[in-house]
Amino acid sequence: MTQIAEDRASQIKRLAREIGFDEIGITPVEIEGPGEKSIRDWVKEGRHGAMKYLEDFSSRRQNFFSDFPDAKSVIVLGANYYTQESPERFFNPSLKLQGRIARYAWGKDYHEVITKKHQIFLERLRKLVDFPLKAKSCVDIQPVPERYTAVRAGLGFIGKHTGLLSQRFGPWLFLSEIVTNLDLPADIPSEGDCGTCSYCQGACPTGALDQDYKIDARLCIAYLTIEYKGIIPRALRPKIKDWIFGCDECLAVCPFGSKAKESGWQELKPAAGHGARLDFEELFDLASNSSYEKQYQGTALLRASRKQMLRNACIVLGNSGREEAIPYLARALSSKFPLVRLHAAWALGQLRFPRSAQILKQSLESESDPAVHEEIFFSLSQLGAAD
Ligand code: B12
Ligand code: SF4
Ligand code: SF4
Repeated sequence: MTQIAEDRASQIKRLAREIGFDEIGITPVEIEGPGEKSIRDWVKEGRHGAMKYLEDFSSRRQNFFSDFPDAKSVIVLGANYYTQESPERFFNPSLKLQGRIARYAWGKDYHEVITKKHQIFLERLRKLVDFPLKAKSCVDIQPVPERYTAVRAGLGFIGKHTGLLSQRFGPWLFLSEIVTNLDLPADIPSEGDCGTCSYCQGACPTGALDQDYKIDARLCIAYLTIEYKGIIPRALRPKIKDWIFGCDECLAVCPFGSKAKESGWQELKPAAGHGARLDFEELFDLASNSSYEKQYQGTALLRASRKQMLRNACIVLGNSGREEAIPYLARALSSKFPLVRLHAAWALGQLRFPRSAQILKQSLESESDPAVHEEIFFSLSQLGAAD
């Protein structure tokens, strides 16, 4: 690689830092690599659950590059999204009824925030290089194995929780890429592993981290509460605890978290978005899908539909052990969505108060959906009131 290319890479990194990116690395384009096979094997085992888009990851990747044959380098960008959590927890009885939101969704939707930063970066990059620049911006949803690409670009190594661990920021780093036709010198790939540590595997409430460096997404709370649209298996519901959107348990226990630093991205802070908790009074008062979309516009919370969020809320309310949860669940039992009614029926069965059984019995009169019917009977039997 020539001195000119080395200088250009340094200028590009300086520019990315000026714009706000916390980690920057460069790696050559790799259309078919070892990461690809790992995804195929993972899908073959069914660990992707209902995330169909991961089934054709390989062919989508080929298509992504087919109209970009001169793609040469990937600029991998890391954005530190760590921000301090307030100490109160859901089970503090003095708090309102709320569900917890994973840290990645506290501020504005990172897909939008980072895509905008990419645009600014590319505008300035075009001025910087005297070259007919071609570039594609990737944030999460494109068929790029982001963690594996980040390892190759020297941003960190993959931990047993399957996320990328940065030596400078720990586990709290969003990844994104700019694929370009610039021929840039590659950074040295990161090396490292977790050694004998297994905190994340022990902390995962559902056992989703059942093998080292491998996840069963079907069990992951992030998958169940955001990606999965159906009935959440009964055995998993209590394990979801108070997580209404995503989960951070495996990241929060990681010793690499000691490297975390407060994020400089104002857009990703709780004040710019919805914050760390979702208030049930607010959620249940949103009477239509459009009011739900308006309320959470610009945040990642909209990755779950209103129906999914109400389903999740019922589970959290069922896990709360609090009598104040009952009026919300009674409302949810008359939802137009059978999915919500079913989870409300289950949740009432978890709350061992005399009112729970009364409400469930009343709802039997009007309930026409067989699956919800079955769930009501199950809950009544849990409450010892099935006759
Ligand atoms: C699908 C998906 C999910 C799924 C599946 C998660 C998973 N671990 O695969 C679900 C919904 C469960 C999920 C959850 C979360 N996700 Co997610 N998710 C993705 C997505 C879109 C694709 C991941 C994927 O391809 N999985 C498929 C399987 C096969 O991956 P894998 O087995 O781990 O294999 C990888 C490595 O082993 C490696 N590899 C394989 N073979 C080889 C060989 C060699 C030699 C090497 C070096 C590496 C290597 O490459 C593979 C692909 O990356 C990525 C974005 C992207 N485009 O990459 C974000 C992404 C991984 N998610 C992210 C985040 C933040 C989360 C959550 C923390 C959100 C939350 N708090 O709720 C949780 C964390 C849960 C967890 N423990 O992983 C970040 C992670 C950032 C980081 N620092 O690592 C990403 C990169 C999004 C982003 N743009 O920042 N996610
Ligand atoms: S995000 Fe939660 S459920 Fe998913 S692997 Fe991590 S600890 Fe387990
Ligand atoms: S908690 Fe331990 S095993 Fe898990 S990712 Fe962090 S260092 Fe690795």
